[in-house]
Amino acid sequence: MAKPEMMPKIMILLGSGSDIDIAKKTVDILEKLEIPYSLKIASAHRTPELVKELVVYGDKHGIEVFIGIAGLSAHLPGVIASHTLKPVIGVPVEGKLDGLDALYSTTQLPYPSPVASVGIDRGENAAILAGQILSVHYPEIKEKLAKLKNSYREKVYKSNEEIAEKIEGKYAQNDFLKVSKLSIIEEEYEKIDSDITVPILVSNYSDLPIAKKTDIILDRLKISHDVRLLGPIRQPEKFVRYVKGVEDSASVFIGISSNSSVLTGSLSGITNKPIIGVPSINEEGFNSSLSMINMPPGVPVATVGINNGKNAAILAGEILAIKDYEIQVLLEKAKQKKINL
Ligand code: C2R
Repeated sequence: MAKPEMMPKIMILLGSGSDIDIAKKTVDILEKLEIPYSLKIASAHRTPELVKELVVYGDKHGIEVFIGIAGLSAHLPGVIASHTLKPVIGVPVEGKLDGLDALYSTTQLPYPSPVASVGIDRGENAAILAGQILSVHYPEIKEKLAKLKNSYREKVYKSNEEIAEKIEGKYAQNDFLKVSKLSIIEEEYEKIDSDITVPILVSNYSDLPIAKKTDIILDRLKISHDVRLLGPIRQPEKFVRYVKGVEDSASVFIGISSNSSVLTGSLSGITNKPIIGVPSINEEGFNSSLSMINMPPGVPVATVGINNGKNAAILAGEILAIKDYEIQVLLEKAKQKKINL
């Protein structure tokens, strides 16, 4: 059967043909979401001219999200970001150092060229994140994404049945609270009347200075936003109520968190909108970055560099600018002002 000719919306670049196993995970999900893509191999180290050529051409010809997949000193996603104002997703590939070299090279981009990083080898999460970004602008992708998310949910319920057969200890009480017999109640949440496009959630008072940086850049981009000091550990019910309340008006969530990043992890369980995470350093150092980025399949968190509230705002701007010329112009201006921030 002849393939239908479609303009690709996503360009996937691999640092090497040896990254193909990770890229296959991306491709499988994009096929499920029915989003046309183009996949190429180009290395920022070995063929910088090819990377530039592909990105500049793609940018001009309908590519709305770029995905860079690379291992070792993974500079490819950052170099893609230097050539475009479109959102760039980075997938660090495990090679040496358990993939941490690639993870930090992918995440720690300076202002104003963010890379939305997903976890090590998480090719499928890159595709899901790309789907979430595009579904801000295309409702038909939103529905397919909801179905996909549901398949990950169903897997958990099903595993409960299967695991019970494998646990045969004398003291194992497999009939206690049988999940298949529970009637899980999905609570209804009251919508909050708001026009907030980017809700920003901060879990610790000490992280507010980072939110301030996000706030300044979003103001420059004229994107409506709201900063809340609210987290799922200290105020779990209020947290869910707020997120559910603003979900309809929100296009992108930003979570800023130190220590264990329960904040962004919880957000990913509640909403299917893109979530940008800013890991912050306090007493636990960079552990917050690892706990934010290495999300399991199905629930990506677009992680930017440590303490980089400004890049979170630029990334949110890039996501919204896909279909908004005014934000595109403001983004270019914000990027030119970079030196004095
Ligand atoms: P080879 O298998 O080709 O030697 O590549 C690739 O992504 C791959 O994971 C080994 C690893 O090097 C990575 N690579 C980069 C870049 N180019 C290649 N990180 C780049 O430009 O960032």
